[in-house]
Amino acid sequence: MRFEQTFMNFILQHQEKHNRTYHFLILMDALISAAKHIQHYYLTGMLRGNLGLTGTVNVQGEHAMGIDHIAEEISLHYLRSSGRVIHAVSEESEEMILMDAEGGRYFVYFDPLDGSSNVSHGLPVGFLFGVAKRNLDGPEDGHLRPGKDYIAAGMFVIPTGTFTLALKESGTWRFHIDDTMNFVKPIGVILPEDSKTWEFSFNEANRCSFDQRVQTWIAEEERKYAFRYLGSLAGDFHRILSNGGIFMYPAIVSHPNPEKNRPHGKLRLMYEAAVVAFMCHEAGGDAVDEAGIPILEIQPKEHHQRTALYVGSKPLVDEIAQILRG
Ligand code: AHM
Ligand code: MG
Repeated sequence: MRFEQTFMNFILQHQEKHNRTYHFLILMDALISAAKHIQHYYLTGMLRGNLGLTGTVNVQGEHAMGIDHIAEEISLHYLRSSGRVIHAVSEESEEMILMDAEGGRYFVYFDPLDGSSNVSHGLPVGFLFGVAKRNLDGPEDGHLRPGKDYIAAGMFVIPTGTFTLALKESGTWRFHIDDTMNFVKPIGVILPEDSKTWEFSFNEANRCSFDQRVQTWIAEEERKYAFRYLGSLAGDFHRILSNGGIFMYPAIVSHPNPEKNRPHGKLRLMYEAAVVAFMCHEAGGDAVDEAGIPILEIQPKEHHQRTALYVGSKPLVDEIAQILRG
């Protein structure tokens, strides 16, 4: 029989090698338990046809919870019971969620179910998270951390059962779920340098509303690469990490209906853009916003702040960043 290294064994060895505490293991165990629980709910809900839509009312007249809210409830349960989280920011909660100021050590920024338009099709969604650590040497004011201060960031692609985790200055790793629901077989992820597999990924329907410089750059570059777009950041970014290229969600600046403009982009900085930027950086890539500023450098002013995002292979991100800065 062939047995693969489990995630827990991998992370334990990593912590020991770097002389770290066991607290991060407890946090990771909580995140993995949440992801498995959400995955199970997604798969069984798919079969029972009760994934639910936010705002709908079931036959008993009760409000059915959408799977995004269920995913949040599951995540909050495990994060809270880990006893290691000071506060969390979730896409699904308007307010920041205070957990355990006393025993807490980490700040967790997460989106428990990103890309929910894929749910009714049974297609991939993502559970994205970034982790920062409290100041252990002195007082802690709990300020929102920029991506460069994350110690880890990861994403579970649900229901395909892949888990990608980046650890600060230690690389990006991918795991697959096995028959026993363990994540196993760590594989180091490095963006391929050879451009023959590179892909472009963005919502083509928005193209004519991008900044003119972005439109021109896309028109010059796109024929060199394959084009893929699923509409779920976790799924689209998963491909970019494997194949290289660029995922973009540029600012929308000239929509025919001005109400549909998104001058600050669509994606959320803390639990979407900075999470994939961190993973990409550890895999040898980069990420910038609409001003060409590295995503990891942006100090969040507000926990649900939005940003435009260009993330992927360094040569492509460098090119568009130069144009955006110019
Ligand atoms: P959500 O947080 O409301 O699910 O939106 C985020 C999703 C991302 O997963 C995806 O990259 C993007 O929105 C797709 O947006 P669009 O449908 O505009 O292309
Ligand atoms: Mg989201």
